[in-house]
Amino acid sequence: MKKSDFLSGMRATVLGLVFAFQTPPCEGVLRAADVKPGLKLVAGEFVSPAGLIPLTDGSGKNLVWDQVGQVYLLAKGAPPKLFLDLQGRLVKLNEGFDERGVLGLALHPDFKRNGKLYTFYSAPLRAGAPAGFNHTARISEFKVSESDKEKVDLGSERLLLEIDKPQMNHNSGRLAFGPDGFLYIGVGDGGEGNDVGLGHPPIGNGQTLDTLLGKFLRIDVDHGSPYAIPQDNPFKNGKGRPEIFAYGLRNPWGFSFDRGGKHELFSADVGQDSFEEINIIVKGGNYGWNMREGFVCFDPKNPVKPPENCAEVGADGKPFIDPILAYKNFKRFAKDPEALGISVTGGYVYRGKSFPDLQGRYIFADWSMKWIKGEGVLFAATRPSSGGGTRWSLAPLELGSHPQGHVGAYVVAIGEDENGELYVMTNDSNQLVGKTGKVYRLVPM
Ligand SMILES: [Ca+2]
Repeated sequence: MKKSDFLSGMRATVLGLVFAFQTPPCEGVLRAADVKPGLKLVAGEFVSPAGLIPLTDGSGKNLVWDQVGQVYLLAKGAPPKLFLDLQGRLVKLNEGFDERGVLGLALHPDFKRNGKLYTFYSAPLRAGAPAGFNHTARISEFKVSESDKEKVDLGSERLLLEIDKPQMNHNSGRLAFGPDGFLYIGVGDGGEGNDVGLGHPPIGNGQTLDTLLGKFLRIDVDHGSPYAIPQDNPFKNGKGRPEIFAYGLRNPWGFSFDRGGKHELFSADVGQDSFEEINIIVKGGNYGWNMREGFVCFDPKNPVKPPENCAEVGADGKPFIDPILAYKNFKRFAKDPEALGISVTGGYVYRGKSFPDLQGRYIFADWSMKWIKGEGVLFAATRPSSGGGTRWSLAPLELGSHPQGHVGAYVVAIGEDENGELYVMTNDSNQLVGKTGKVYRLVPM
């Protein structure tokens, strides 16, 4: 496809999606001309910036973490300042494609007073882990230094949870505190493909309730040792690991709580070959993987040929929950005009002030339309009007700052600051090499 055809193609695609998914038109559907954000460079020289959160101490500063180990403090008009360096605690990363590293960071809801923060990172395989496994994911608590509030005390690490990972990929590792004060943890299905192979039980990790892989977890970091299980976690009293909050996930790369509305939990789930999806995660929900992908059935033995019929409930008898939207993946639908990307990057419901037309819409991205070349795309999804079903409509966010329409790099992550303004984190490479990683702010043009 010629670059000049990109946007008209995307508009046609959106119309196609509306019909393909029978989403009823609603007044709130975004027209591409309504809003044209630009990307303003905030900081560069990262390898692969994997997230941005506000430093909730009232300073207006942000924290950005680089997948290869470092967390930096970003202040307006100042170069990034090293806040925490976990490189020495990581498994040795590939100097090529690698999904391991520092993947998630969250500050305690009372951070301003207690200085506590939480990380999810990929450590070397621990002693006693199953033979042939790849590494051990660690969720740890740290504290800022007593003497310097802009540095983390590495010696303060308190290990909360370790999860052995059979393969290098599908880690998720994203973290966030919910409005209930509990820590939510995204965990991928273990890796490889199709949720099969070493370390994947016969029905897949996503559907197996005695593993933490392929799940959303929820823990109480303020009680218990090293943590407590919230009273209403769905498997607190048995039939599954008590940490599980929701299941049937493949690789929830990017999740967030809506800071407005009903504070719903939105999460991407990266698909196999056919569909990329966005979900609203609810307690005890089963999101289908690896029996479903997007809105259709999935057969791990034949991943590009969805069966006509499949079970409508999981092994525990609970019905699967469909995503709020799904789009076709170029991997299977190479020449299909409805294909929009190859790997979804989760974002945020927009609640900032810069874009009145984006209020209440879910802003997210696809990593890239191509594997070998960075062509990330931003999207805005709109909730159906009342009575309009559960499927959200989808529109590309045309970038006024980028004449080609797409980001021109791989979109690794979306971030949000204290005012609800959004950031786009990119890497010019699909590998952990070079220093081409950048943090952009989404600004009106
Ligand atoms: Ca799903």
